[in-house]
Amino acid sequence: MDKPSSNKNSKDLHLEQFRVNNEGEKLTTNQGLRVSNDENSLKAGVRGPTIMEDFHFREKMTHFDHERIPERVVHARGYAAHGEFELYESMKEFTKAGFLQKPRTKTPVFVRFSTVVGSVGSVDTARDVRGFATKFYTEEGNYDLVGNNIPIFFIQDAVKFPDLIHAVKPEPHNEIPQAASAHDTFWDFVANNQETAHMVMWQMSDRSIPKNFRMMEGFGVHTFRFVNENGKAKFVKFHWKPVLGIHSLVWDEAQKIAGKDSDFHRRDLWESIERGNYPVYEFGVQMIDEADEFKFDFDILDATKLWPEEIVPVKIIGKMTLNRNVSNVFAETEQVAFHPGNVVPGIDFTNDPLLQGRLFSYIDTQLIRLGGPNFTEIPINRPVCPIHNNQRNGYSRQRIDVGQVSYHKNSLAGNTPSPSTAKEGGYVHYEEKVEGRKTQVRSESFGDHFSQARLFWNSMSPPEKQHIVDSFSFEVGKVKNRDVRQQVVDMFVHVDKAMATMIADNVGVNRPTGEQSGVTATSPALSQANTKYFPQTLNVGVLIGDGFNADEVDKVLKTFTRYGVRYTIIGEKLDEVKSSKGPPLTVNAAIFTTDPVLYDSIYVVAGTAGNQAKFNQQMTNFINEAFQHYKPIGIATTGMSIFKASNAKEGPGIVFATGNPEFGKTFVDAIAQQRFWDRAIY
Ligand code: HDE
Repeated sequence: MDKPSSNKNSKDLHLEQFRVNNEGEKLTTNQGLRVSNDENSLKAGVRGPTIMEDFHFREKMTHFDHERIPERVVHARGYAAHGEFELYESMKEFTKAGFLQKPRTKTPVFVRFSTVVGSVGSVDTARDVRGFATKFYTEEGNYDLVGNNIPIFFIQDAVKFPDLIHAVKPEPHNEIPQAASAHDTFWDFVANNQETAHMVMWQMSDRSIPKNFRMMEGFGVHTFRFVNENGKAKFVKFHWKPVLGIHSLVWDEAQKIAGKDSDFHRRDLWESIERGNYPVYEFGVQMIDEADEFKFDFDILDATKLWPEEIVPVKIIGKMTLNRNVSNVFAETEQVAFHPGNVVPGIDFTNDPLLQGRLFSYIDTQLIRLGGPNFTEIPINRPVCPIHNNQRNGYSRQRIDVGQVSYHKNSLAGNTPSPSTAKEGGYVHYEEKVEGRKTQVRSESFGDHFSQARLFWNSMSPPEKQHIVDSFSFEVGKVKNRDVRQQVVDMFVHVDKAMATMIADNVGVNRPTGEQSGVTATSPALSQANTKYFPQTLNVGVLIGDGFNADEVDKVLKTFTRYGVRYTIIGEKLDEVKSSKGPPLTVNAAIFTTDPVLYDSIYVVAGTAGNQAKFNQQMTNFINEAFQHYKPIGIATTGMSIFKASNAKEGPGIVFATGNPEFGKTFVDAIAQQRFWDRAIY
């Protein structure tokens, strides 16, 4: 496996000049003056007052006082990594975008994943939409695909975005709850803005509690345009498909992880990259001819609608590999500035009113967040190609533009820098014909809010449907206002009557009387049950004490390694566990510092410990919890008595070593399956 440090691309080389390693250096002020004392401020007498003259104290403290910048108003909590995008096949027929012309072309990328609602210090596993923003550093300038892990959105027109966000953020009078949509104002917004129906179905599904960033899809959401060399356009939607499949947490697990390891997702991304398990996503496009714009029973400009993959197939055209962690989270992850308006020739916009509004918002927000118009000069935001224009000055300007001339047109500099024609790579906006009266109405073609919400419901597997009912019940069950709870149930009856009735019963309101949408179609691509399953990179907690059976355990651990399964040795305390023969095993985590919710599976070897009764109880708790979360559990021959002491029952996903010569492989197959929904847990 490649080592992260060897993954240098043109953007890395660009960044290199800004990296500073202070190790082994002498301490200086920002003026470069060597500092003689960093322990004591300058005082008038040993026990006297500090004096103003102490410029080192003042500089250090002033800088510290200004260390914070405003967090993003949405998507504040995020984590990012570098990587590269590689094209599989030429897209020349459809787009003139330079990075999509020649197969095997590699383009450096920077990707930031985020939650939407929580503050920067909130938890990773909140039920929320995940941001999936990619900056492609192309030779024609930066192209940003600022997407989410859900293919649609809550609202149809950008003017409603501040209302949506005000409703979902903590309520203003008491700033509660943090990073959660389970409160009155969010559901009041939902019920009174029924265009949210489809997105809320996704949000109540397993999609909003991804297992990690590596097993999560990404979508450009809006309809964009591809434009080729001849000026011919196609409508396009963008997709990221994780090669490891789409996998989620279960809600109880997600809530517990929030307390046990609030950095769960960022830790997974960081450690996977450090370990060489690089996240890989394939890049796909759905395309529709301009002539077919009105052939669908939804409006392709409506961001609350998806294009079912069975009707408009996803063409896979490349892959993205994230292969290097950031060097400094503030400099890179925090200061990166995405903008859906950062495009390259060959990629263009449509009149989707949500997209049009975003084209305004992103630069506007960077101006306040990054303190002025020169944020494009921050290393992470700089393109890898040259920049020449007549823009000048502003806070923290880095460039030193030389010369007398800073205007267009001019004769003193030979009218340079000069615009380029389309042939020379100049960006020419697609000449879409536009006609109409100025008006503030919503297109009637945006009026159907329930057909695709029902399509989504129809496409879910029985466990997925149960999770949706459970999460609605949890979220709406936290709404204090009975009228709002009733409105929500009365709204979602239009998706499915049985679903809304179950929710009504759970949240203590009247059963709804309305009727569900008549849609009977399904879209199998929407169900995670149809995803891929692999054992690779999944993490098994090995519960083990002294005196284990070395031959048996060694064989199982080797099988894990052969199939790329990760394992963490969990003992009574850090140090080592010993068997009757062979080398000891190093304990990676003491059992009292970790928790079953942090593992994909557990392998119960058991053994002796200093406080045997306590260790046995801790292992039993691990089994109970993993069992409740439908996880595969492997029981070594020496682990039987601990298993018997637990609440777990023999059945799906419980694999015993006793009498099973193929235990290792059977267990790995169970690990790949990840959850055993047909297990009876109550
Ligand atoms: Fe954003 N969004 N958004 N958004 N968005 C921001 O920009 C906005 C929308 C998305 O990791 C902000 O730099 C409006 C859809 C991501 O840095 C802000 C509307 C989608 C990120 C903003 C939307 C997104 C943002 C806040 C309604 C999926 C994080 C900080 C029209 C396609 C990017 C910032 C990162 C961030 C505005 C809706 C994705 C305020 C007005 C739809 C992934 O400008």
